[in-house]
Amino acid sequence: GQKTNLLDEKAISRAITRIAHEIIERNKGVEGCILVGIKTRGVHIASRLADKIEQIEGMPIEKGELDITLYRDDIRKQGMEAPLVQQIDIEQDVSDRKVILVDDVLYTGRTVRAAMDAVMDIGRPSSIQLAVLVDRGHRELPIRPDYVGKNVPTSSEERITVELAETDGTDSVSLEKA
Ligand code: 3GP
Ligand code: 5GP
Ligand code: MG
Repeated sequence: GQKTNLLDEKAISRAITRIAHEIIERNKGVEGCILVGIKTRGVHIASRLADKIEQIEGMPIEKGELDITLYRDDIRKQGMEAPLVQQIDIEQDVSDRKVILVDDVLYTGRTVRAAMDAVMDIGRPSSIQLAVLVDRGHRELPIRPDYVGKNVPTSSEERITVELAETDGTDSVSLEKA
């Protein structure tokens, strides 16, 4: 289908730099913060944010990962898939920590909801925040991101393509019409 470029390598880098500054400002530093990337591309974005934050603050930020995949949900309509947490890799105790979830694209909010449930199952964080590279709208739950690279109004038929050097050999965000 038709493809529109939204962010190039420079724009992605600037967005990550800005979000890193916003995380530091909002949390008055990064003590007690854990960046938790949602696989696959959320993990790479979290890792870039962590590098940038360490560069700015001169102090490392703790990191974790969540693996969430879609599974066929019998309770819901046929063909509907619900996000399910498959694996949690968070070494630290999340209790009384600020957990910052990181994903590439925010859409219905169901993935983030599953991520929040999983984090709250393993401890009692003092807060959970959300950083996304792209918010494409269409929320089905009362979830909003605290940090956004770019807001992109989309139709349900459109898809955001996120390419990152770590997985795709190049950095770009584009909008594809069905
Ligand atoms: P990611 O793992 O890097 O986030 O969900 C698997 C992949 O499919 C995701 O990559 C995401 O980029 C892509 N994808 C494209 N559209 C959708 C969608 O509507 N829902 C989900 N869950 N993933 C999508
Ligand atoms: P949600 O659960 O909010 O509907 O969707 C969020 C997850 O689905 C994100 O992890 C993201 O990878 C994926 N996703 C939803 N829509 C898109 C999209 O248009 N493009 C990409 N790349 N990922 C999407
Ligand atoms: Mg994702």
